[in-house]
Amino acid sequence: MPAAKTEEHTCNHYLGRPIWEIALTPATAQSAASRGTIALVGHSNVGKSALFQKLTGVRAMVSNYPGTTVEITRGALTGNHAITLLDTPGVITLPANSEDERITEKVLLAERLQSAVQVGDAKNLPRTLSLTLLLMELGLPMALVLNMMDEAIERGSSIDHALLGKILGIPVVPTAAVHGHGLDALPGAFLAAQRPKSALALPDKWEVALTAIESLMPETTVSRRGLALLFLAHDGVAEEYLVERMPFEQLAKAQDVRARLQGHSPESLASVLQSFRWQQAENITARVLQNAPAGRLVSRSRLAQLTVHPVWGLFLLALALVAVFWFVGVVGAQWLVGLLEVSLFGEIINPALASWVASFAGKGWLYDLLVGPYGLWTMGITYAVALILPIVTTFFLAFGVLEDSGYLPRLAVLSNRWFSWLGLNGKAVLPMVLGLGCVTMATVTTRTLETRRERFLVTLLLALAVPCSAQLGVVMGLLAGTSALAVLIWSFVILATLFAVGYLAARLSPGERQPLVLELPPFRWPLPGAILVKTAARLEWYMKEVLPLFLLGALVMFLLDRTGGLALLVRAAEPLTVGWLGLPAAAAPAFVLGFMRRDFGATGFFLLSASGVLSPTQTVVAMVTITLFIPCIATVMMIAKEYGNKIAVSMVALIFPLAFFVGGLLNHLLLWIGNI
Ligand SMILES: Nc1nc2c(ncn2[C@@H]2O[C@H](COP(=O)(O)OP(=O)(O)OP(=O)(O)O)[C@@H](O)[C@H]2O)c(=O)[nH]1
Ligand SMILES: [Mg+2]
Repeated sequence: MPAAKTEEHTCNHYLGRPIWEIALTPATAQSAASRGTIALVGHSNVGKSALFQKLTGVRAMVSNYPGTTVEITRGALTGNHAITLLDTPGVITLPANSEDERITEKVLLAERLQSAVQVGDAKNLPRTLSLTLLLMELGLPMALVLNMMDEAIERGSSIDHALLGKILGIPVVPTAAVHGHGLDALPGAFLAAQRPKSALALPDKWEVALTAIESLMPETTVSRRGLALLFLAHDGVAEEYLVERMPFEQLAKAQDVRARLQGHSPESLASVLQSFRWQQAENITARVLQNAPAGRLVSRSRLAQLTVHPVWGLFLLALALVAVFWFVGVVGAQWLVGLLEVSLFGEIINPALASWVASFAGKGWLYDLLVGPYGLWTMGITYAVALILPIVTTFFLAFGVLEDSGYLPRLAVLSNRWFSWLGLNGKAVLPMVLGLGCVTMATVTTRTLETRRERFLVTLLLALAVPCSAQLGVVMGLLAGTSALAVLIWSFVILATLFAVGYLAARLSPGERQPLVLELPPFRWPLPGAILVKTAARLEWYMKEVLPLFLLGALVMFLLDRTGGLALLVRAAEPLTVGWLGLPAAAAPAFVLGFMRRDFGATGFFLLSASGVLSPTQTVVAMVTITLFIPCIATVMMIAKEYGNKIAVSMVALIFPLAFFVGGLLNHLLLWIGNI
């Protein structure tokens, strides 16, 4: 694994602005002229990011489910810095259906590419080739990487890649990216990329229509025939592109030809085109692929089937949840936090630091600012390093195993039925589960969903009721130390709120539920090295985000404390904290911390509980309220970026009172039942 460099550039700003504007800005034009740009494109989950990471040393998220990459990452090719590689989101086929697919298509149309290199799954050659036949029509120089050769061989397949290269007229290279096999041949193949001839054979009627439309198409970096085919398939991105570049009458003429062709076919032109490609891809496959029976995969595939079984699937899900709960809630939040927070920081580092600061600063304001109860070190650094770090580390490790095994898409299938309640399909489970890692990142992942309505609903539920790993770990650690009943009540209330709000929101924003179309990857043993690299990348990102906010939070608390504002606030909040939520008055500062981040607030409660101030009922009420509390600043900013300020503000305005409402309701219910 090459040493990871920092990401050179991620281009989520492609969204919301036509990419051709960006492609023509001087900076990009200059970089395109001085450096060759090669885009790695292909279906989802075929190893584009794994390959990109190996070839550039630039970090890119690699996981065993479709839709891991949702924006463009750039990196210089190791050994030839004149070439910039682009890692792109996977596409199913064109026309693009979701925002992440559109990003890739925009790159193909408007980025001045030296070549487009398709990365394909060698295990599924017809599917790979159906996309090759589509990409070849664009007329860009191309090469084909047949990745996952290790798994194809394991299944008894052998592919004559030299013959395939001859048939397609482009270089074809077999690889196994994660094992580093075949990578040496790639830079040469990239440079030898060929402008392919059109390979898609169409019936005469189609050829006539296509030729007519082709003659109307403008001159661009992609071929007129490719543009005409996208136009025929009603491709939204291509049409947006053409509207800006074609006189209106010409566009109208092309639309007319298209409408006439559509008149001959009951099916959409896009699906007829796709079936032509499939047929041809299967014919080519028959010439180059040989299969021998392979029997070693039976046990793994049987387990894979059980994970989506309505009964066994639930049992396995429960097992997975218990395992994660134990690892994060017990190993992380209790053992490791005990070691770090209590033993290392509490008994050794913090007392030593306090006496060192006292030796030169006395016990005045500087002492308080650094090592007092709300000190930068005591609250900012200690919370972040001794409490949050061990928890998120264990969570990211457990999560990495789930991701790389291929379990998450199966969870999407299993939960498809539950999500139908919310007018969503099981694809929504992916951003939700990713939200357990980090809600901010998961908000970006909603781009993989197909309609704006689905994206909006999932973003709302993420912001409201999905706790991120840090918070979940703190909550788990606290509740696990209280009782099993406390864990059950918390889980039930959070899930009930999620479903109730989701149900209402879905009814208020009616729209069609999309069917679940998701490719299930094979089950794999996760590679420990890959999980460590991924965890390290996530931790680095997480700590960079958390530390400044924790320091800021500590500073705010210090100033409030010094100026007497905190005492005032505690008193002012009493009707809410003591009256409605039934918590001690000392809970108010934890809620103030919650404004920075929900996990910071949860940490405040963690310490309050450690000092024996909270009863079991109070602990559950506090954890429910802080879980539903407003999303962290980074998430709100991400929502604003993806959906606009108005939506971000409305979401916060809905979530904030709702958190207190549900928390208070639970308090009164538990009091009525007689505490737990
Ligand atoms: N066995 C095997 N696994 C691979 C190979 N290449 C990638 N993988 C695994 O395949 C999964 C998908 O890899 P990614 O690099 O995330 O795929 P991607 O094409 O970038 O996927 P999206 O970003 O979702 O479009 C990961 O679990 C990788 O570890 C390979 O050559 N052999
Ligand atoms: Mg990827």
